[in-house]
Amino acid sequence: MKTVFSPLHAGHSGNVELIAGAIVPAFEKPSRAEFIRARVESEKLGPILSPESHDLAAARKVHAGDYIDFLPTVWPLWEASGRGGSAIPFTWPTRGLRGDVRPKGIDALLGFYSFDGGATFVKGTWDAIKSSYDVALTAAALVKAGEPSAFALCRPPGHHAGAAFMGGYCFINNAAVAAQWFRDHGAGRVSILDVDYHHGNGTQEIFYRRGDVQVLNLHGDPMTEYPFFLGHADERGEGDGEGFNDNYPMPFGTGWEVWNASLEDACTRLSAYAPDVVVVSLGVDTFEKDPISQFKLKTPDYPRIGRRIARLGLPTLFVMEGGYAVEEIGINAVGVLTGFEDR
Ligand code: Q9C
Ligand code: ZN
Repeated sequence: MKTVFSPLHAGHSGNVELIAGAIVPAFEKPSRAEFIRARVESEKLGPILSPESHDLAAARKVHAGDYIDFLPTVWPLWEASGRGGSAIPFTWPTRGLRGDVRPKGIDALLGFYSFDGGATFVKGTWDAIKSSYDVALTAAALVKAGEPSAFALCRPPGHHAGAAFMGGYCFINNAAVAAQWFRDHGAGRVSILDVDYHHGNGTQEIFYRRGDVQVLNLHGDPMTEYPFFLGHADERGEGDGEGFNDNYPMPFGTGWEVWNASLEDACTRLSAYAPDVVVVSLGVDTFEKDPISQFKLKTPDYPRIGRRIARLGLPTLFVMEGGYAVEEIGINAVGVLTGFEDR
């Protein structure tokens, strides 16, 4: 399997986050991608390619144009206002406030285009976001050109980013961009299988009213887990999308047996949908030692996930999402890919 990777991710570095009442170094850090890249090499998964540069037209097909225009301006506006550190939103247009009026100034705009304070900017963040987008599109093109699978080693991740908002370490929704790109390049139907520990709220929002992209999500129950406000089992899609969104919320402590039953059900639904291509939002924060997550998957479980996905018998693009146990992130993420290749 070919991997697409860009070193530009590393400029998204030194960010902080607010967690459990403290400002701490963000768990989503550059070493994540480096451990995965090193494991791709040591396992001889296949060649590692640099991404082709793409314009932002494909991003604008799943995101609002004004949101995409905003992202590259964040750090320059932040610097121009005399600040350093990380650019972080701190106020949001929640219930009872006006979410329909776009205010001015960097603090207002950061809140307007986010749902939490988890997507933060430093100087190199935009170039990292753009490189992650290029990685996803370049890997998608490999699958379209006939590769049975490809690995988009994206960083930053994407699945919490919606049509017009960032959050949860995510800015551009790389999996959604790739799914839309497949639709625009000959695929009639696309399925997105999101196995990250957290619900892919952005992906769900983007495709919720569409029947041409099926979205299947396995995750921690939002009654008790981030992102809290989406990801329940009764969210089944609306309008043309009715019946094409499926959520599998699971409780804290979930291990392989229960998680695998959800995967099996999701794969059955996916096969019934009969897509032309599968996009896997590949998070490995389901791991028992993940520092911010509460599932109990073990390292030998990851190749099993890959084997089950391979049994779908469909062209498959793996897009990297979360996973914060950095010492094991490469073993677990690449474990899914070697499992897919049954080796
Ligand atoms: N401030 C991904 O795995 N944690 N994102 C918030 C409370 C946010 C995870 C903790 C976790 C986001 C791509
Ligand atoms: Zn996650």
